[in-house]
Amino acid sequence: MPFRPRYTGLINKYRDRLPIHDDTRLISLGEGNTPLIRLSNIPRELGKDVDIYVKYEGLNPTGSFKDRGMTMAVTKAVEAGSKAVICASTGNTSASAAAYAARAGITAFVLIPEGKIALGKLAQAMIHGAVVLQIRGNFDEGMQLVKEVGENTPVTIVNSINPFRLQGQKTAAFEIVEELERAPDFHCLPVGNAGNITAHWMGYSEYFEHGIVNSRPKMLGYQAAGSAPFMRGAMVDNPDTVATAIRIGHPQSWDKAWKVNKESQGWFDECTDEEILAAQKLLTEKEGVFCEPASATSLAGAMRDIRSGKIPEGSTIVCTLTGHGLKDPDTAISQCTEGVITVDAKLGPVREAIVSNLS
Ligand code: AN7
Repeated sequence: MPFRPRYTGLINKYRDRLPIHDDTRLISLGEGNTPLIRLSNIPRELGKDVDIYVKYEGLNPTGSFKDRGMTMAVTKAVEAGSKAVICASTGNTSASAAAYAARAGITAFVLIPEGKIALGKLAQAMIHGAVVLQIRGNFDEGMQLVKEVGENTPVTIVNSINPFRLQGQKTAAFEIVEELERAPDFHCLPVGNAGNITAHWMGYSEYFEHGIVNSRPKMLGYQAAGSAPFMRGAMVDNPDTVATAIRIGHPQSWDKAWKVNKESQGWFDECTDEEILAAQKLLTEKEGVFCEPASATSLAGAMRDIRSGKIPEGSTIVCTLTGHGLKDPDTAISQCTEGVITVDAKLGPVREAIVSNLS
């Protein structure tokens, strides 16, 4: 047969490495199997001999890495007989929970910070039929409320404190290893609640312990400067950043992420909003890859550490691009100083506009 079997999502692919039974009903949208794109123009511009790959998690079904964890969390919630899921979210978790709950035929309750989630994410939660509770407060306050409500209400929490989330998300590390046929030297991620950096380390460690790879990467976690509790060494009460996805001051996986940091001999660092937006734009203009601002934090941090030599030449580096650029059209448009050219619907002005812009 010239055909390969149809790809049916990460639980099916990795079912031997996930807490799943043969007869479990899978709630899947075909998540995972995202492209690992080798950058060509940016390394050349950096003038350094490094191999940089971006793992484009924005190409998951709802446009972010959250789908990897959500397929597991909702599958397990349904298996346990749950009729509703709940999460607090800076946007992507709510979009993903809403979609997978719709697929499962159960209810999703999502708590989002009023005015601080990107437009695309809000649209997703609403159109999938989630019950959207906009709170006058930030993500951290929403998370606290979800934990309290979850104690005595028949709803399953699907934030990354749900251990099945991290189980699903660890599969991103499996995919990277399989494509590179080795582990990278450095793996760079944006850090909010620090669930994803923890999950990736779990995945690399599992393959390492089973002898599939003989090394593990140093895990580099980059935060937005206004929301950088790992840099402050303490929780931040009023986090702020243009990268609303990681506007988180009380990370839920605090201890786990410090353990990753120590075990992998990696580091945390912070990027300013300007650096984050510049990296997002560079990636779109020089490589044709459009990610959301928070996602570009991984590349912004990596570029700085490559330039300084902290990441040495000869290294293989993977940056996770956690979410799609289309999630946040407002921030994208506000970065485009050139704007658009408006002309009459006539050949003359159209040709003139083209000729004057030919380089
Ligand atoms: C694009 O959706 O926490 O460090 O509520 O959406 O695992 O929290 C989002 C997090 C990075 C940080 N990039 O990941 C939510 C939420 C994007 C994100 C992160 C998020 P973690």
